[in-house]
This record gives sequence, C-alpha cells and structure tokens, in this order.
Amino acid sequence: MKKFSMLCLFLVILVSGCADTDEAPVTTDPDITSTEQENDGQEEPEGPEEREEQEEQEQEEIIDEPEIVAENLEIPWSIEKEGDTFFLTERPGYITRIENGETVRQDVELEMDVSSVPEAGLLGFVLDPEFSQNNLAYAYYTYEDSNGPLNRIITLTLNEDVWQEDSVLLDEIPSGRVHHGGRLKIGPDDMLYATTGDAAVPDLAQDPDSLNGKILRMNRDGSIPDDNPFADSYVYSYGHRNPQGLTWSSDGKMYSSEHGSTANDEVNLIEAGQNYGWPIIEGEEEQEGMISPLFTSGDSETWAPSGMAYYDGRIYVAGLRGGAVFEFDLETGEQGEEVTGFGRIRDVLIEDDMLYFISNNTDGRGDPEENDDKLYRFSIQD
Ligand SMILES: [Ca+2]
Repeated sequence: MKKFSMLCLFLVILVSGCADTDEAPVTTDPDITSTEQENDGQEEPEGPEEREEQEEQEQEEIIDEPEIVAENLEIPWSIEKEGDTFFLTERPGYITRIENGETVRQDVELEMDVSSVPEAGLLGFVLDPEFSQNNLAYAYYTYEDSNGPLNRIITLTLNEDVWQEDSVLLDEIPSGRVHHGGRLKIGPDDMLYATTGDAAVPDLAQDPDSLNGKILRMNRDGSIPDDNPFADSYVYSYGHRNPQGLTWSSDGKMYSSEHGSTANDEVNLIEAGQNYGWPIIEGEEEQEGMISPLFTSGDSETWAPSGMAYYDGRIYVAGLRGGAVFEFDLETGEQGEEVTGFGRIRDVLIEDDMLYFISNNTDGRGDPEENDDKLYRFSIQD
C-alpha cells in the first residue's frame, strides 16, 4: 500500500473514528490532508534532524497525494485517453474533453433521448484504435420507449466538438429500473466487449437467449464473431448480476467486476462460455458447472465495484459505496485499498505508471464536495 493510502487511513481514523468505509459514504475531505492535520495528535519532533526527517516525509506524502486533473464534472462514468487528451462520458449525455488543463463539454447528438432513471444514461465509451485518423468511438446508452428503458451500443463520430450517433451496433438490450451494466472495452483481440446487467430480473442472467446479465462480444461493425462460444450469439459469458468493469492482464486474461445483491461483490476471471452463477450462487458460494469469483467482498462488505484497470500483476477497481480504488494482487491473492477519501469512485484508467480515477459524488447517492465531480491522477510506480 502506498504512503498516500496510509495517510488516508490515518485521516479516516482521525476524522471518522474508524468508521466502516464500506457501509457508509466516506466523508473525509481530501483538502484536509494539510500539514496541520498531519500533525494532529503527533508528537513534535525534538531535534533539527528529526524535524528534517518529518518534513521530508510530509513532502513525500504530498507528492503521492492524487492531484486534480479536472473538476465540475456531472456524473462522469467512463475515462478514455488519446495522447494527452481525455474524453469522459457523463451520464446526462455529454462527453467532456480535457486537454492542456482546458475542459470542454462536447455535445452528443443521439438518436434517442438519454434516460435519466437511476444508474442509466450515457455510460460506456471507448475510442476506436484508429481514432486519430477516423474520429470514431463506441458508446453504450440507456433510452426509454413505451416498454421502459432499453440500452443500445452505437458508434459515434466526432466533428468539431460535436459527437454524432453514427450507427447502431446492438439495440434493445432490455433494462429495468436499475442494473443497466454499461462498460465497453476493446479487448486484445480487437473485439468490442460490453457488460449488461440483469435489468433487475435475476433469472435473465441464466437465460442463454437473453442479452441481460451477460458479457457480450462483437466485431466492431456489430456483427457476431464466428468464434464466439455460442453459435449466432453475442453472449461471451453469463450468470452475471450487474457487471460494470472489464480489463485484461498483460498475458491476455480477462477480468470483470460485478455488483452483488447485498454485499457479495465480485471480481471474476472471465472465460468464454462460462457461467458465473447469478442468481443461483453468489460471493463465496460454489456449485458444479459455475465459476466462483477470484475475489469477493464476502457477505458483510460492499465495494459496489465499477471500472477496472490492470498494472504490473495487480488489478485496480473503482468502488462506489466502498469509496476506494481497490487493489487486487493476482499473484498473492492479497486485496486492499489503494486510495480512499474521495467519496464514490466510478472508473479508473492506468497509463504510463499513472492511475487516473473519477469520483461519482453527484450521482444522487453521494455527498458532493466543492466542485465535484473530479478527475484525479497519481503515480502508482513503486
Ligand atoms: Ca458470481
């Protein structure tokens, strides 16, 4: 665990009296990580040498503290980056571009109005590998028709700060009052992957003919790949409740995070055609023919995990209710909190030894600080 998280841990204990961060919103103000607070309850250094040592420690801690890259974001959901430019989707239906410290909220012209039911909206977003030449991206959004909320996966093209819905790759993924899934990623095989929720109808996750409670895999033109595990089906894996995170390790293995029903949140190693158990088993439970998670919060803790990223043998997962970036060591099986004290966290991205994360305190379930939500970054290099 990094110095920063140790500092945060200390502050959480100091401020909240060791409140259970997995059950309650974290109210620790990141701005109070000042020298004044750090000295609270600590003994004054006696000699000049000790004082110097303490000052050095404080400086290191300050350097390790996440810095704000952008603020005043509106329920940001997905972080994408091309060169030095960030693109963040915001649930109400915007994409914010951040470049050289300048933030521009870009319009997104969608065919259908974005739904504003809980957890819904403009969610997953991924740039085409050739984006710098073709201005193309993929997005996942929720809309409503007379039958209720539905999700679709589309392509978007960017033209002078306006994104336009171009084509629909997959439409009418049913949605309920909650559990829309929504993460999009392009895998090492260049395929487009999407996570879908069970739309609050748990049995759909076990129904091979339903698109709900699944991880889907498609060619980037929206067609079904010939080598998908089930013939003529987008379904790549099933038995998921509300998966919202996808990442791959450097050896090509695929991982997904998933919200459990009450606690029992999961990080799963995903293999083609496998059944991940929901709603028959969850958390630590096991049953033949079903895959139990690699990591679970257990039945008394809640992470509410969303976006994921891989770095150097570990996976990092954004936690909403858990109010942390969680770290999972794939080799040792150890798990811990890498960052706390910023409230709800929706997505993470790692590039060039920097971890970027977005807070999600404006989503109606959080406790917004001044100028929330924010994009932060810090170095995760050892
Ligand atoms: Ca499961």
